[in-house]
Amino acid sequence: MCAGPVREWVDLGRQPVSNAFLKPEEVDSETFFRLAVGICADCTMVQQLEPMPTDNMFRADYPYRSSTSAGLRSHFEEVARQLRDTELTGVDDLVVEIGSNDGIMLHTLSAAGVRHLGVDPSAGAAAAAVARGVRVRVDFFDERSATEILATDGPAKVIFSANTVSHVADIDTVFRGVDRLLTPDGIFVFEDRYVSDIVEYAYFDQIYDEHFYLFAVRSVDAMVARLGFELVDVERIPIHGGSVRYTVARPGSRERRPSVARMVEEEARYGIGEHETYLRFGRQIERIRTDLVALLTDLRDAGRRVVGYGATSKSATVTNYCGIGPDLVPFICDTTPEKQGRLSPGAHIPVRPYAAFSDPYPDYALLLAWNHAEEIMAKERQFVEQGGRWILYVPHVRIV
Ligand code: DWN
Ligand code: SAH
Repeated sequence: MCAGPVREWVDLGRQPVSNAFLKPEEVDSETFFRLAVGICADCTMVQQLEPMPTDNMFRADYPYRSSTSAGLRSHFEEVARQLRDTELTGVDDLVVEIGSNDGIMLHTLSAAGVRHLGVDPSAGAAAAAVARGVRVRVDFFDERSATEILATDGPAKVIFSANTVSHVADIDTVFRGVDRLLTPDGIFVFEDRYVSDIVEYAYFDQIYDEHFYLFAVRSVDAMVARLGFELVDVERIPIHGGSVRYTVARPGSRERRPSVARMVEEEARYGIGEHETYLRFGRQIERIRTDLVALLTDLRDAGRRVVGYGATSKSATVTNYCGIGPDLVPFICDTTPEKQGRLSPGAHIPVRPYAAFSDPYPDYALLLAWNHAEEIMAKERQFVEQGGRWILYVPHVRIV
């Protein structure tokens, strides 16, 4: 958390742990918290006001598996190839990944014989990575673990992280760890969702317990400078509805690319970091809630079958903010075995195996994994061909 005063932006109400899919006997012992984000008046960093303790979230049974999406698999294979070709060129160079999950990125580097280590506290996901030949330390990345890794493995030429740095409220310890571990000319590359896209497209469901920070280039620039590093490059990438890849180095060790100043200027023009920009967002998401509940209620009353597609973390925010339960969406289908047979957090919608989707096809599918829309819609052509329709809810509610 940064030291400046944080002004509240949006309150999404009482929310559960987004990846705590429940066994039926667990429904009465759920943990809830107030999900609200605000903006730091000093550095413009968007952040939660009341963080959920991390050990409630990233436990041995954390069910998310990155490799369930073909789009993500090919994205991270490309990331691995790029890192190998441009940075990991020495025979003994070490790459460390923070939040390596099921090895979606590192397995390519492991297969290429690159010295590597994944760090991830979620033992189940780590076991999946190990099964693919990836070396993993089941741990949180912080100053303590980084110091130990330095002692056992030596310094890292590249530290990589995707969709994880924003998850750590105590960001200072992550950067102190990077400071310990990184070679003098090494780089720390991380990817994360872009707050500008979240605001522009009303992706309110990208706000949930795990996403403690929502990054803008300006706020990351200020953050890394405060922590003794320099932001040297930024690149927009089309992952999860819009993300940015940040490249961070020790001050003066790398040339600062013009992309950084360019994106900071774009953000200023768009009003990122200004409170007024965020007020629009609040009105937009209230409209989404009203429209989505009205649509699902009408469909139910007309006897139509609606099924949820993709038991995402994001869907915890949507269902709980909108008050959508099994009466409106009787079940969600998902390919992740760890989520199947469980109830969705807070809303208690049953999660069924993927096969339930076509047995028989519903009339409508609420696309909760909208960030994988292209991949899913291509895969599910038959659903549409036999008369099925998709319901999308960001940036506004519509049937396609
Ligand atoms: O930042 C985070 C990202 C990387 O992953 C984490 N905080 C948690 C997680 O967020 P998410 O759960 O919103 O991620 P996804 O990738 O949108 O989840 C997709 C879900 O949909 C998975 O449970 C798998 C499922 N799925 C499916 O059933 N059929 C996905 C695809 C592509 C499919 O065809
Ligand atoms: N990098 C993957 C996984 C993102 S999900 C991807 O982009 O798809 C976030 C992951 O970060 C989870 O596997 C979680 O267990 C891990 N994580 C959370 N806090 C962490 C920390 N402090 N250090 C290392 N990993 C962490």
